[in-house]
Amino acid sequence: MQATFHAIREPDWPEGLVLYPGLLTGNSCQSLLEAVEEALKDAPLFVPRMPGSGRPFSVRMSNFGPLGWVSDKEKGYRYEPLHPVTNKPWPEMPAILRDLWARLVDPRLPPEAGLINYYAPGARMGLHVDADEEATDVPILSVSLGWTARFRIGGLRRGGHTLSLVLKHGDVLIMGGTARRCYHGIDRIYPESGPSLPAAIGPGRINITLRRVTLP
Ligand code: MD3
Ligand code: FE
Repeated sequence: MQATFHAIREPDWPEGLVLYPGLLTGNSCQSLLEAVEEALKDAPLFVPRMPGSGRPFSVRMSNFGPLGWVSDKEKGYRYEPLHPVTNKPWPEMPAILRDLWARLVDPRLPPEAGLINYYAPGARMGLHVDADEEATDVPILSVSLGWTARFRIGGLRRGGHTLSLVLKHGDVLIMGGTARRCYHGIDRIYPESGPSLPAAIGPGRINITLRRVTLP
C-alpha cells in the first residue's frame, strides 16, 4: 500500500484539503474492489432519494461499517445501522480502509461509515455540504476507484468561486479543517479513463468515503 505517499496541498485550495495521488497501488485497489464486490452481494446498491421531492440521485450507494448514510423522500438524509432494502447490518469495514484511516486520520477513533458511491456513465453529484455527522470536526477520507472524475470544491457558501480537481484510480483525498465544511460535488466521470470495475458492479467509478459519525 505504501506507494508515492506525496501529499499535495496547493495555496489556492481550502485549508485542510490534502490529495495523495495514487496512494493505493494496483494490488490494493484490486483487493479493495473485490471487497466492494463481495459487500454488494450482501448490501446491494440502493437508489437514494431527495428529501421531500423523492427525486432519485444518479449515484447509487451502499455502505461499510456499523453506520451507513441513507436518504429517502420521507425521512431524508441520515445514518442508519441497517440497509434500507434488506434491513440487515452493513458489511464490515475492510481492514485496508481501517488501516488507511489509522495512518492518515486518527489511529484511536475508527471510522463508523464507509459510504460507497457508484457512478455509472453520466452519473454526477451536485454541490452539497456533508453535515449529517455529529463529529463535524473529524476529517473525511475518500478513495477513488475506476474511471477518473472531475471533482469540484467551493467555499463555505454556495455561489462563490470553485476549483476543480481530477480524481483518479487509487487517489486518496482528505477533507479536514475548513475543507470539511466546503461545498463540493462531482461534475462528471470521464468514460474509459481508468481501470474497469468488476463486471458485477458495472462500468464507471466507485468512491468510498470514510466518516466518523458520532462523537466519542
Ligand atoms: C469535501 N463524494 O459522498 S469524495 C460524498 O467522489 C461525496 O463520490 C464525492 O461528496 C465522490 O459526500 C466526493 C471527496 C469528498 C468527500 C467529502 C467531502 C470531498 C469533500 C466533504 C467536505 C469537503
Ligand atoms: Fe460530499
